[in-house]
Amino acid sequence: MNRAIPGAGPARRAGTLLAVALAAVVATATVAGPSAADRREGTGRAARAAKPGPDGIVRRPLEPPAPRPGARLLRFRHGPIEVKPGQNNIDFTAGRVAKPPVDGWVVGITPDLKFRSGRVPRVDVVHLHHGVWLNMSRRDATVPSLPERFFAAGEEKTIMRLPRGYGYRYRTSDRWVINYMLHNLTSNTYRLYLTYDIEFIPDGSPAARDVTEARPLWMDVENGKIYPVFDVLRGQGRDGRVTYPDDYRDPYGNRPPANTWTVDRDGVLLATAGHLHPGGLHTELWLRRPGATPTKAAAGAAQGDGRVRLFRSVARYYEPAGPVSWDLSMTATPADWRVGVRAGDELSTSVTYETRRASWYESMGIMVLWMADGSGPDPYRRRVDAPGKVTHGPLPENRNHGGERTRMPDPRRLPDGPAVDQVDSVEFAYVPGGFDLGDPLAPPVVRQGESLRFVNRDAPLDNGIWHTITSCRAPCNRSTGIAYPLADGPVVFDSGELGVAGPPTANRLSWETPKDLPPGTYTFFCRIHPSMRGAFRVVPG
Ligand SMILES: [Cu+2]
Repeated sequence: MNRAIPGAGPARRAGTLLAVALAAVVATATVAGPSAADRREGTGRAARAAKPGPDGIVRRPLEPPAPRPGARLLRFRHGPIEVKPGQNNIDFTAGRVAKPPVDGWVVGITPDLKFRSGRVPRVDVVHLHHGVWLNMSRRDATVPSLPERFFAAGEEKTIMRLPRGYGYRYRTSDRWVINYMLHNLTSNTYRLYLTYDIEFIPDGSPAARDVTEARPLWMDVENGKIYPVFDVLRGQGRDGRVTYPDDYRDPYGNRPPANTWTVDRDGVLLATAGHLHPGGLHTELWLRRPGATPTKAAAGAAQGDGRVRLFRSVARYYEPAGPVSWDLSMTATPADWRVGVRAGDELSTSVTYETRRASWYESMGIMVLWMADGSGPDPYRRRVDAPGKVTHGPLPENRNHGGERTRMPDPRRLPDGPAVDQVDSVEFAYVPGGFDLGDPLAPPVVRQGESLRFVNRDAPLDNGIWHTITSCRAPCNRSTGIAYPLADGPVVFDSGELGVAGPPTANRLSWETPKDLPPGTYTFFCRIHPSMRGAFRVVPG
């Protein structure tokens, strides 16, 4: 396989970046000639992307909105980050993270992941699993043992914008760190930049006088975990959908409910939007006021248990195959959304996934919420829940959906392969039984009642190359893209990420197939590197 594509040159010094940012009103990113990798695996320029693509959808690169009066746009980037072959690890920035050069107010942030040329890598090549911007100079409101989490982005790239009159207080003495997970779906190396365009009102601007301080509240169905995930299995729940944590049995065990936070002082909620993963349908924000009963006017969104829904952030899928890929935008609260809350109110969040199409492993449900001092409509007297709006349309980096015919064989038609008890994943291939290779290896055979052991031999390399064995519906031999393959095998199995490195790995290098599999040919893929395909066959014992 193709390895090691050299990327861009050395990082610009932070000082230079700050100077560039200060001068920028609507500046353009530093543009260098695109490298071979940029051209092949990145998105094109805005003008070219404005025509409908092969999927019939007009896709435009993400652009920050025009700044409001008194605000300016500061364009920052962090990098270059060397993204190693196959990596899917959690990392923190070392050293200085570029920030505004003067005190003021952050009122909006537009995130992205880019090559040095400004092109954006295709989501089926490398993607921003997540980035979390931390302010080390303050404590987090909902998990005080953590630094303040004030912004997050996943591949949906939702643009954060506070309503007019509110801002996130920024001081040059604040220390920022970015926690990021960049997922390289290939065996190549890339050099990339995390970018964040900040809509900023400097203290020197007259507009700064009218800004009220807003604070971020991190709401999360698994709040407090460094890798806050849960699994959704195909067929789980009712009517093809399941909600976490509501529909799960004992999701938190002995822990306090991680999705709930008790409001610490009276105030007003200002804005929120959800983060979820492919397969996700929506996230919801709820409020329960001990002892209170919603009036009829508020009851439209009330649950039987006395909670009222404050907002539902809906995943709008552009993906032609449906709710199965990152080709989506989340709706955010409208600019006039306000909710008055009181100390003692219980805020909670939940997330709903579809369960007809596939299983969705390591899924998330997060809502970063903004709150200020002041008052707003009482959600127990009036319905505050309102339809949201997406913050951007379809993006060009999601254009490769996959699912086209290939020359890969149908593993069900291949003769029996060797009788073995172990399959290795090595150099991005399953051996034996990997049928994505030019010279297909027939599926290894295992007797009914016995199991086949899978061992990941790539795990210790580079930043960790962690493979999975995840069932997909046979023949599972179509082209790789953001919507193919899916974890949609008729028999649901998944090994977890085989590696020994803490989250997101399963903390083991091997996995064994269930012993009770009925005879047949089973196809599988790697969720982390979906071009890897394999098969094995169970024969009567
Ligand atoms: Cu893999």
